[in-house]
Amino acid sequence: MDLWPSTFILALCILFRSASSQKNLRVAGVPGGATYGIALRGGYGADDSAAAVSFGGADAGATAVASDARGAVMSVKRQGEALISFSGLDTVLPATSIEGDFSLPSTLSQISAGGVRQWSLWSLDTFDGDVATSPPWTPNDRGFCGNPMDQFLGGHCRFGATQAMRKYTALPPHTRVRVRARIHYIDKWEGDSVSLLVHGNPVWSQSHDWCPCFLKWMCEKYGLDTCGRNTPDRLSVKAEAIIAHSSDFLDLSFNSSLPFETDPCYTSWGVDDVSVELM
Ligand SMILES: [Ca+2]
Ligand SMILES: [Ca+2]
Repeated sequence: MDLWPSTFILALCILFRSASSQKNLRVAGVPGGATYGIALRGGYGADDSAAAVSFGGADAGATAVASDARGAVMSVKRQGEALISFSGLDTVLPATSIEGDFSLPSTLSQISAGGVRQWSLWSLDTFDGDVATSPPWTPNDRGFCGNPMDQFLGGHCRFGATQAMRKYTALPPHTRVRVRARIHYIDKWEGDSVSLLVHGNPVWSQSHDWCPCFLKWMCEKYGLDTCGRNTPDRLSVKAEAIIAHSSDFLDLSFNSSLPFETDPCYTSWGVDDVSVELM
């Protein structure tokens, strides 16, 4: 007796009976009980298991796309372990390579990689755009060295005994802030410093001497001059500070210890690429 027609009819009966009750729908690829192919399980009503589509059967080694009982999390599992999961609060991905642009909404303040929380960029000021639509720094004077397309805050004949500040508002929830910037020391610095302040408190400071050695002529001959007068300059000094911070606003400022009477056409400074990151 040929068993194939009866086996086929039996499989169809199981399929339709299970589908009507929205649970335990199973399509077996091989007659005889082994569960290969695709299996559907879970769903509404009395079945407590999560809705899932399993590839390779419903056994522990299958790859399954599943949703939890409340439909809040969808995950791709392999041998019971979630490889990828999505929810309104959290997304988990395995090792991921990105070949194109990658951007995150600025309201996102918590990113983790390998279980370790990462900094999230909240603001970056390059000072290269139109001043009228630029970030609200006070004062908002711009200068450049060599390349007029790469502008920065301050500069030759602009910043001397100056304090420049910006208030950041509406920060999302966070516990720490990292501030980074590049500082330019232009022309004749003799031991004074530029400082970065958060809420009025200095969190980074560095002094500069245009020629710390005795032979000034050597500094003039071999020093690098790209800005302002022909005195050598020191550009792109990295400023960085990490502070505990949870307020929804941030007062940032840069100042110098140059005396009030300093002529900014002889000694000046600037700041570029000011970034604020949150964690
Ligand atoms: Ca710039
Ligand atoms: Ca110079």
